[in-house]
Amino acid sequence: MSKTIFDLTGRTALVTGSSRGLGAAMALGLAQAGARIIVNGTNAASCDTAATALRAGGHRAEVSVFDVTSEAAITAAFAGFDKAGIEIDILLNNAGIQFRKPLVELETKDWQRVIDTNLTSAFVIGREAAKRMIPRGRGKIINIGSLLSSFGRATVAPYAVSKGGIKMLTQAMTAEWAGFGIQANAIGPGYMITDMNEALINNPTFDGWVKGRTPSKRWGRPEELVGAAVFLASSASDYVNGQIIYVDGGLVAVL
Ligand code: GCO
Repeated sequence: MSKTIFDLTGRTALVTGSSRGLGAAMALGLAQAGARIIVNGTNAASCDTAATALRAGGHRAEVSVFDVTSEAAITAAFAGFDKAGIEIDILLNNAGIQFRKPLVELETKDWQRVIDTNLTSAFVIGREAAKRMIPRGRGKIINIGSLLSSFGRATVAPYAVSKGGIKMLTQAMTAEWAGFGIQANAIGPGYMITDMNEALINNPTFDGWVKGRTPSKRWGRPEELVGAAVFLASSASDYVNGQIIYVDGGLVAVL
């Protein structure tokens, strides 16, 4: 298979929430495929550290610090890209939080915070990116869903709702933007080894359940999302639209 089909050289990728975790792993993978990375997060020091590490690996990396729940910060960031002549070719909407509490105990403010961070942000940032991709006739949008885009689980209702919404937002983006050469797709990670899941990993009962419920009998590693991310960011997926690729060890596929 020609390397060029997966080559991201000359492309710029904005990866939200990429100073650590899954976002950092996917950002490194996109960089290794040739993309320039715009590292995003809310903490400037963490973003600078992540960008410095990418540069130390011989990759091109810039930093754009903004809160994905702030429409004003998002529009200002894109105005800054415009002013600097930075064209976002690939948008990876990764930023997300988890908040575990039974529905009857869940406060509306906590519900809203998860929805705003995990779902509304992907709409607002996607809209600003698409406004600039449409005139260019090309663009890649990759939204990070979850196996909870398809399943519910007790105590994580706002997260599951936000990730179910990510699946449908991806399909809505496809409906409106595919005709302009933009491919919008999603990745649905399974149970991955991340800081967000530390409490679950360290819970022997939950750890055992994940290993039993997952056909691959193990937790996933963040770098195992890179293949799907590079595929969806590259020319290899130019006729793939509105899909969610589960990288979950087979969990969603079986009872
Ligand atoms: C949970 C987990 C999940 C996973 C992941 C699965 O509490 O069930 O945090 O949400 O992290 O999102 O795709």
